[in-house]
Amino acid sequence: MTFRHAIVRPPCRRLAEGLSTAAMGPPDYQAALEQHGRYVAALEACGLTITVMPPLEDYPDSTFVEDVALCTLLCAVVTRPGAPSRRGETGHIGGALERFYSDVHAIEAPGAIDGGDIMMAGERFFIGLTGRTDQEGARQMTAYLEAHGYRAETVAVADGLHLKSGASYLENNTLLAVDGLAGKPGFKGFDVIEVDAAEAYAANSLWVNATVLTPAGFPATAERIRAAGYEAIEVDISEFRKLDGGLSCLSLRF
Ligand code: CIR
Repeated sequence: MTFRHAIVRPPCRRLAEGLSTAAMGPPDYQAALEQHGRYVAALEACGLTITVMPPLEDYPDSTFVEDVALCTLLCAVVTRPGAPSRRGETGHIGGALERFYSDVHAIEAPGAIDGGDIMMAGERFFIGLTGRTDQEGARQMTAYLEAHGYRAETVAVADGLHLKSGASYLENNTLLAVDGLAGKPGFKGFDVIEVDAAEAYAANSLWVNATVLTPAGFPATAERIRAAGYEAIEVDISEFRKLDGGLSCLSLRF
């Protein structure tokens, strides 16, 4: 698998009004902008060409662009986010997707699904059932994926915002995951790099063309990723963490 492109959207000035359960205080807009710039530079260093969409001032969470679409090799699907305050974001992603895809599908009401709940593992997709993604959203997404020859299955997620808050596929049949997800039946057969509960936030790391981007400040996880043979680059996204955002949510990669 080689990723060539990423789509990102810098944070808007109303970032601090975004949804959060983190209880870590409001993010600082200027610091977030700077962190976002370094995140984009890290993606570029991994060989990606970046499409930067304009900030959306009406949508404080719109920098978490991963949630509004799924991009695969063969098709793109615009989601229907589980949080009502985020639904309007989907009207602002189609143009960017149509530059790259002739097949752009869309999830329809009453289904709800966030991109953060969809984990691609080669030809397989795992869809987390969470407070943001329901059975109907997963059913519609599965139908689109199967129409393109992919396989998809659901995973019940008890803790955390999204499936990928607790698990990331690092290619090479390897999963980075917290204890509560590592043992799920669907993940049988993967080699698992376990993430300690104290570093659970680092379970959202990002494999990009043989490099793993991992959030700064979680040394045990970074060390385990390196010990498994990957080059790991630590990226500071502390301002986005204050809104429950992780590394994967800040881009769409394909
Ligand atoms: C939200 O609650 O929707 C945003 N504050 C954070 C979204 C994070 N997205 C992701 O993990 N894919």
